[in-house]
Amino acid sequence: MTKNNLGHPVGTTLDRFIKRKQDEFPFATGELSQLLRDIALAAKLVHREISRAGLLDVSGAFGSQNVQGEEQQKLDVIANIRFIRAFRNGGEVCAIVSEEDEKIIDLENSQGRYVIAMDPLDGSSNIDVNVSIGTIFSIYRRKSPVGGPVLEEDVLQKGTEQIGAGYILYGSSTMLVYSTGHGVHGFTYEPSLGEFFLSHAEMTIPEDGKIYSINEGGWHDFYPGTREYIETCKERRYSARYIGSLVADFHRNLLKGGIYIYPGTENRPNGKLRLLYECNALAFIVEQAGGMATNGEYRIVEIDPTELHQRAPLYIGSKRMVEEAMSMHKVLEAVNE
Ligand code: P6P
Repeated sequence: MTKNNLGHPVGTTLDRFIKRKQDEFPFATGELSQLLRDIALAAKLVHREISRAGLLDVSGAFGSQNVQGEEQQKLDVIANIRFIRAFRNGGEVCAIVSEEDEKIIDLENSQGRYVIAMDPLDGSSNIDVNVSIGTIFSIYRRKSPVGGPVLEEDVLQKGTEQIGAGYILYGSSTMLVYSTGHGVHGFTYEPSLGEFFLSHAEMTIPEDGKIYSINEGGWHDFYPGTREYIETCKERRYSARYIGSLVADFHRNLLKGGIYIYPGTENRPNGKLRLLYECNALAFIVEQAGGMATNGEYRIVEIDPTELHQRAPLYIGSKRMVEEAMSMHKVLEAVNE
C-alpha cells in the first residue's frame, strides 16, 4: 500500500483517519470525532443536492433574504437545514451561528459541549452558473457551564479559541479540508462509495506566491495602500485569479501559494466578509498550514467579536505576501491620516 510522506496510507477513509488521530490523544473523548463525522454527513447530503441543482428546482432564489439582506438561494436554505439537522442529531452541539440566521440557533441541548459558527453555503450566487461554492465552519467549546442555558459568550469567541475549523469545497470534486490544531488535512469525496478519502495529508501553503485574488472592480474605492500592493503585483506580472467564491479562491491559494484580499474601503471600512463564520475559520486553517490571515493590521483570530454578523477586512494566504500587503497598507494609511 502506498503511503504519503507522513505514514498515512493514501486512500485512508475520513472515519479511519479521525479514529487514528483520536487514538493519538489519550484524553480525547470522541466528541470532537463525532462532530467531524456529523459535518461529513451533512457535506455528503449537500453535495448530492448541489450536483442535482441543474436538474431539480433547487437552484435559483428562494424568494427571501437572509440577515445580510442578500437574496437567499434555495440551496443556501437547504444546506443550512442539513447542517443544523446533522448537528442536532449528532448531540455534541448546543448552539450554532449561521450566516442564514439572524439570531443564535439554540439546539436546546444543554449537554452539548460545542458551538459551531458556519456559512452553510458561501458563494451561493455562483450556483446558477455552475461555479464552485463552499461550506465554512468553526468549532468552539462552549464557555458557559454544561447543563445551563446557552449564552452570548458561547458564540462571541475570538478565533484563537477555535478547537477546529474547516471548509467543504463543492467543485470539480468535493473536498473536506479541516484542522483540529494538528495540521491541515484534505479529503476527497468519492460519491460512488459515499466516502471521503485522505488525499492531501498535512497541507502547507507556500511561504510566497505569484497569485493575487481581489475584486479589482472596487479599485476606485480602495485605500491607497491596497492600490499600491495591487500595482506591485502587476509590476511583477503576478497572475490575477478571482473566482468570486471565497472557498474556491482560498483553496487554490492554499495549494499554489497566493493572497486573497477583501479589503476595507472608505464606504465599507470593514469590508464584506463575516468574522465569525468566514474569516476566523480560514484564518485557523491558513495559520495551521504556515500562512497568515490579518485584517490589514493584526491577526484575524485576535479580533474580539462584539456582534454575530460583524464584518472584517481579510488579507489571507502566503505569509510573505500578506506581510508585504500589510506593510503597504499601514504605511500609506499613516500618510493619509
Ligand atoms: P464580491 C460570496 O458572496 C463572497 O462572500 C465570497 O465567497 C466571495 O469571495 C466574495 O463574497 C465576492 O464578493 O464583492 O467580489 O462579489
